[in-house]
Amino acid sequence: MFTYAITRKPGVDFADGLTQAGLGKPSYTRITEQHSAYVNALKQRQLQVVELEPLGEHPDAYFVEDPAVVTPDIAVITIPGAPSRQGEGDSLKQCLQQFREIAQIEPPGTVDGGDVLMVENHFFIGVSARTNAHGAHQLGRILERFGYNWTTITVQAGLHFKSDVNYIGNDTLLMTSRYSHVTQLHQFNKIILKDDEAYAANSLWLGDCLFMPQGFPEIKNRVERAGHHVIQLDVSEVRKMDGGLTCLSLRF
Ligand code: CIR
Repeated sequence: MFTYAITRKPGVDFADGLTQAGLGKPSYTRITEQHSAYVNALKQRQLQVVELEPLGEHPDAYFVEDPAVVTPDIAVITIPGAPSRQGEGDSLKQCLQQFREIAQIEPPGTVDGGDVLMVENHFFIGVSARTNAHGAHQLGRILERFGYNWTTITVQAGLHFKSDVNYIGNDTLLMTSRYSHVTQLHQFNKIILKDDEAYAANSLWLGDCLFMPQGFPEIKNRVERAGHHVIQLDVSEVRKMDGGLTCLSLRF
């Protein structure tokens, strides 16, 4: 399903990044190990992985999902909603222009890629504390040019839309209970996480397997029973910085 993944190593200053998790101080040694294991897992799924170096002044830059949205036709460089993350897109642009035509979100729009969920030919664009309505509409109009449909969806809580909802194929969404009654999502099959396993909503579907965070046995068993091949990865230090499995790469 995907050929490439772009990743960026966490820098020694990664703990200076934004977080509201309240899960304690993260370890550089452990996040480096966890990130390497993630990159290796992508390679084992036959993806060609671009490994960018840490980006000075931007401790959150290893969350490469947020400053760009990449489709089969176009790469859109965003303006992340958090001021400290604005500027991360420039270096990603240099990388992405080897693979795709580039489009760009313009001020006053802001978009975090973590709010953008592609489901087949449709994009759900979360309007959140990071992605504003202006940015969402700019992105939608760019995607329309390439034949995609799009709708906005309100993110009332949680950092990003994909913190709570992800597509896992076969018309099925893996989601927290926050979104279980949202009318825009009514046509999908849903696997709804119990609140104590809500973090595992941020799982990464690669077409033939599902990367899930380690430590959520009930949902792992449920998605396995639904026929998925699950690969568990330890992302404890990433979680301490409000991130998860989708945030660590751009796949296309
Ligand atoms: C931030 O607050 O921007 C980062 N510490 C975490 C970003 C996680 N990205 C994502 O969910 N797509």
